[in-house]
Amino acid sequence: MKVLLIKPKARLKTIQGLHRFTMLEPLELAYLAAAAGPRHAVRILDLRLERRPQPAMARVVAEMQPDVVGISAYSHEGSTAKALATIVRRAAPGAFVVVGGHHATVAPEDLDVPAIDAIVRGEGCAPFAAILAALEKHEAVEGIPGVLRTGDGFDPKAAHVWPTFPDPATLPLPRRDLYDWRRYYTVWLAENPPSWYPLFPPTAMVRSSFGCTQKCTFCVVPYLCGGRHMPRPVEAVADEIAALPQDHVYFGDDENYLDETFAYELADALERRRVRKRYLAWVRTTTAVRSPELMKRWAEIGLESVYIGFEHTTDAELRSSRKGTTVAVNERALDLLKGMGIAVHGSWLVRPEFTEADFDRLASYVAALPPSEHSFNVVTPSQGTPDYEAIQPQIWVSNPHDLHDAMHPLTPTTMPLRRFAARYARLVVDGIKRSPLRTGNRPVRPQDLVRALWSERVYYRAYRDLYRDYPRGLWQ
Ligand code: B12
Repeated sequence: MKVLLIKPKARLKTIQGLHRFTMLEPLELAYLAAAAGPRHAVRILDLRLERRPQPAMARVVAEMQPDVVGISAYSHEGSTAKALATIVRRAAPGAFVVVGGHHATVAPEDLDVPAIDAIVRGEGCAPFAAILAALEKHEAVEGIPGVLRTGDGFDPKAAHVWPTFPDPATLPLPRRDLYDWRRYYTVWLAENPPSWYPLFPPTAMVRSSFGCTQKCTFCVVPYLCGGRHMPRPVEAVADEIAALPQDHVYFGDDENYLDETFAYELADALERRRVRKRYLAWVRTTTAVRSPELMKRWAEIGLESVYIGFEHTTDAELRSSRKGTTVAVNERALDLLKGMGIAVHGSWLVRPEFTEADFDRLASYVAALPPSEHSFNVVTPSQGTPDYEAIQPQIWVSNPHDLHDAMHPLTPTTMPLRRFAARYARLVVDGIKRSPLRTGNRPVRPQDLVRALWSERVYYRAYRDLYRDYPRGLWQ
């Protein structure tokens, strides 16, 4: 069969702005392509790379006339995925259209529309392979675990049972040969990079594990992983990394270092293979403080930067979101990591209730930290969590999925929205400026400098203007 896998281009300017700094491989589609197996002709279409995504997709669909179309979507892309499915239906009426990804997992009822035939919740490899096998034999896809039919076949009860993540050892190796790896990058943070070092190197994304043992009340991951951290087999991850053409690797795990044995074994396996790459990972401050030796080991084999969800500047706030850390632990972790030469990107939360004084407080706290890069999200509990249920009655927009990018407040802001956005934009840009790449005065390639400054400007404007994504009546 001919199978077309599509990654949508986000509609929100905030996400388009984010993509100027970080545009990672469509790894989910590479996994699905691998799951499809060699018997099918699979094509990956990444619409993020297209200036005019809808006409580009319509052209490919009309030419290819696929038998099966798979579309991936985060929640903020839910409406876009439905619009794309409608175009596919028109251009290739015989194609079976499946939508999967995080939106399908947390809000499948939103995708129950005539242009979509099936919805896949949770890890998609096994269900997608089973769908292809059934379609090939002209059998029904009903009853495949993780798969919901739309229309009369939609099962609202099944839509509310969390999918279970499979044994990670059963996952195939992603098919990265179906796209041009040189087109994917992230702005690379490092504490002491050599002069003229590229700011936006081609970057691979690798999933070495899935899940997290923490129970932060705003996060959906504990529900998706049953509170477990599940590493893939060490040798498989090491082989995958060793085969990558890129020198830079972004770990797309929830948290890499929760299982110390796995993390040490992976470091050893990479060293045995003489793999010398540069790594970026998301790490909890509690992990860094508990296991400094592990961090040091990873720094030795190439860990250059870590992303950390510091979230709040007070213990009371950290307690209320059950983050399981304190301000003192956060600060210790930052010092410790910097002391090892690992650059830190801190991620912080802004609440819709923020006043001018709250913005001032967060801005001055971050400005006083040792050089480190920072980004800021608006508290946006994931659909399906108790925190999301709690905010439901206050949600002030008719389709919250469209604005679910953790940058748009879903509940009323205390400050006028336009002013909130202006303060938020300033915070974001000042956070980028604290990067050690900026404060270190090392020479940067001119083309990278122009690109970085232009991206920063676009990013700033996206945040400043985010109030325009709301009905006019809410702008004040
Ligand atoms: C790595 C990661 C990122 C990376 C980018 C990843 C990428 N591919 O570009 C970065 C750090 C840049 C990022 C950014 C953001 N992220 Co993020 N991210 C993750 C993380 C940790 C892993 C996602 C991942 O890529 N996994 C590896 C791939 C292989 O797995 P997968 O995407 O789950 O895909 C599998 C299944 O979902 C399914 N599937 C997926 N698509 C399809 C399609 C079909 C047809 C089928 C059948 C199956 C299927 O099968 C896939 C195969 O394995 C998840 C948390 C998690 N544990 O899932 C959050 C997560 C996905 N992110 C989230 C959010 C909110 C964001 C941001 C909006 C945050 C922000 N303000 O910066 C942005 C938006 C980025 C964007 N492109 O829109 C939320 C999504 C919530 C939602 N309901 O949409 C999550 C779940 C985190 C959370 N705790 O809530 N993210």
